[in-house]
Amino acid sequence: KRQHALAQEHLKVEPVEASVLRHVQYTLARRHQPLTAPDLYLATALSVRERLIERWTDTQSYYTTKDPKRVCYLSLEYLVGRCLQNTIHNLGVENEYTRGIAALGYELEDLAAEEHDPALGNGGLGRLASCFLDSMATLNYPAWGYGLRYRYGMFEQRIERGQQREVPDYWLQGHTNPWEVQRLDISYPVRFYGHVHAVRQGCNLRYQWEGGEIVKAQAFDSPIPGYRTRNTNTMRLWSSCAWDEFDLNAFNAGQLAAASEARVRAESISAVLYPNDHTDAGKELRLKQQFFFVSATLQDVVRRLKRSRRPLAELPDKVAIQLNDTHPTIAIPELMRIMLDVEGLEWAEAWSISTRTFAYTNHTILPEALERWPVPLLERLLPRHMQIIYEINHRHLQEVEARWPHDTERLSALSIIEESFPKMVRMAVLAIVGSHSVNGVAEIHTGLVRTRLFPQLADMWPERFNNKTNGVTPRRWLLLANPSLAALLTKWLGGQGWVTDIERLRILKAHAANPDLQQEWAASKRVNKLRLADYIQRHCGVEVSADALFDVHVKRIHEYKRQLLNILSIVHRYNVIKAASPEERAHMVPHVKVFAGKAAAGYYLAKRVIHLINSVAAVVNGDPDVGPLLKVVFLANYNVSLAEVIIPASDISQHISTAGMEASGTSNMKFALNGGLILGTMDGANIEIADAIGRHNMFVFGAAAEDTDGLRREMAYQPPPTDERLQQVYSCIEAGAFGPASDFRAILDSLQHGNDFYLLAHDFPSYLEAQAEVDRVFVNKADWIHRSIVSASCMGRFSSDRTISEYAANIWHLEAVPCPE
Ligand code: DL6
Repeated sequence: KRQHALAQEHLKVEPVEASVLRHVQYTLARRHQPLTAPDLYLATALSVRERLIERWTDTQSYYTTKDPKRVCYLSLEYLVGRCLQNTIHNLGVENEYTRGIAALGYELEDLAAEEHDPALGNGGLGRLASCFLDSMATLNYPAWGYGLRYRYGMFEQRIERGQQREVPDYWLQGHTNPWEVQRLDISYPVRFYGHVHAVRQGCNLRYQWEGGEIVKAQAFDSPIPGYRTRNTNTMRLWSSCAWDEFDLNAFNAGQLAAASEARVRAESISAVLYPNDHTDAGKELRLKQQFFFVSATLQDVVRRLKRSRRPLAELPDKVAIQLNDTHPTIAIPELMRIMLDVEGLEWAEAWSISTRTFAYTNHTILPEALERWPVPLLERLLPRHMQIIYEINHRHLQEVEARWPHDTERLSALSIIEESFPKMVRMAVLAIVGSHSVNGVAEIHTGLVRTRLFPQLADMWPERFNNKTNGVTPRRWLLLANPSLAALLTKWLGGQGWVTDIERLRILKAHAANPDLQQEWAASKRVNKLRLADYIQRHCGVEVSADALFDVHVKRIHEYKRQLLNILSIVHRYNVIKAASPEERAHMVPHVKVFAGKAAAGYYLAKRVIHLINSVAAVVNGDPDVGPLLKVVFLANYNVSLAEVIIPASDISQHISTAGMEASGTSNMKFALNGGLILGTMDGANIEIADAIGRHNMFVFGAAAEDTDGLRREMAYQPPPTDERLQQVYSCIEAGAFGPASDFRAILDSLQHGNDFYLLAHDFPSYLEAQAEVDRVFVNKADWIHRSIVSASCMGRFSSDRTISEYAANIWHLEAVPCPE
């Protein structure tokens, strides 16, 4: 205790400069060299980390004493973003550090930019997981985030000759990561392959999984600080390595390669994040990743339960496990195996414990994203789990048969096993059968999960299905990303209470017409637009004016997200400008069109779309006749840090997926919270955002979700004539206006000779109308700002604090446990 008190006292009195310089000298051993920004970043991070670790260890020992129910969030992806400034803000030491770093001759913001942005996720799903961890800590929920510590995260995207090139992202290279602690004392064996051995015990058969290959899961922990609370939770990521470091026998026998083979194989498990978004990769290594992380996590969970001397029967009272999509679903048979084969429980009790512990979140209704694993692969890699899955399915189908006798169609729809060749395990069905809660991530999405995706399962267990509309953390996405708007809010709302109670923004709605507020609001937006304009100039060499309308479309490149629709409309706008007289041009609104996003490496059409955007950009930006009326830029390597620059600067952002296809979307929430208006379809969370802010504050167009199937059928039967303006756009591309038409042949074919599954041609006219409406409103500055204030002020519902409170109350049954100061 005395040692602890002394350490605390020391931290309190040591000035920031002294603490940072102590790290420069004694941790980095850089006494005699001039201070560089990377060194100073690291020393600053280490200094902040000391304060963080204080709170972290206090929180963990408080949880141990209180022994509350905890939630374990299992996610194969996290998009953490940079940590330095987030930690400084959450700890409430920004003034001290800003001053201290300034005294050393640097700006805190510049040092923060030295941090590599860890990209351990593909997109929305991973970023949501990180927002959730922030909210869980801020709301004082005892929570653990579990995942994989990939050595190579999401690839770095470079744009070369207009096309995407993928470069490995070795995010740990060249520096120590100050935001993690390797727990050398926490590691678990994880088995693959092998065989199952049956042993008779009295009149029962017990099974043992033996042989095969054992890999070590090594824990790396990162503290997750809550905002202005002592509570600091843990994100535990597993790294794979060989169980026996080195095969000495092989080495002695002179087989050098064989001696390190097992190590290389083991390390490959956590080597790379699968850079696929919405596609079922179906690779053995991917299944290995899933089982590896799930097995280590469950061993960790069971060990903690046992350490608190509780029987497994109490697991559901002490732990809630949330499966983030189907990726961790193999946890269900693994927990069953532990209970049946290791702990000796009977099936009925084990199944009851398991289903009361697990809950599953679905994040997509796209059929190609629903994971299915071949039975032969599972039989080889995880033979005992395959047996258990068969047994789960057998008992489940018996229940179906009892409720709906002789209904073979229903039986096959409800089966966990798909009777294809080879047979497949449907992971989503397994997740639903094995969980007590199944949720979608927006109202429309949950509805589609119930009615389109799993109608028979929803029929069987209607009470199991529920909605939890996504949310985003106001800490990173407003306080950190938009300092000028944050300062405005703090001033107008009389303090920083809004940071944890974002509903307070609603007060501003009544002042939306106040000229003083409007003027400050516009000034704040301008600061952010200038920052983005500077970024564009530095990275693309294109000069853009902050007076233009900044129209932003940033997200993964995917056919259903329809970046293609946007670039086709830009070609149309270009044609209109070219044909306009000087008088007409004088009335046109200048636009800066900003794109960013990565395409999965093997997604041919998405990569062609990136090429088309860059080709159009080259022509438009180089055309002096068009001048400032239209600029198009593609910002390479979209990630959390770039999003923090782009989002606060948007006037309009586009969320224009074909209705019924985007589960929720979360960037729509970030943009609206930052005072950007939305141009969107009635899809995902756009619908709830429109309800919250008032539909007239959003620019809405396109087919409704309930009409899309009918429209596709009609189009297949009798294709309607193509809109003349769209036809003209096709003609320009075909005539080579943006480079060889052959480069874009696949895109044009998908629209003209394919079935236009994503309804681009159908939605094109209403999209242009919505854009014209955007331009009409934009020229009336007061009206525009009014809409911007109203929409931001009504975004309270879309805080991840609200989402997490709902998960905690309705699914996890979790109490907050605030750690005393
Ligand atoms: O729920 C988070 C996020 C949603 O906002 C997006 O709409 C949805 O597309 C995304 N889903 C996935 C599923 N990926 N897989 N597999 O990323 O989830």
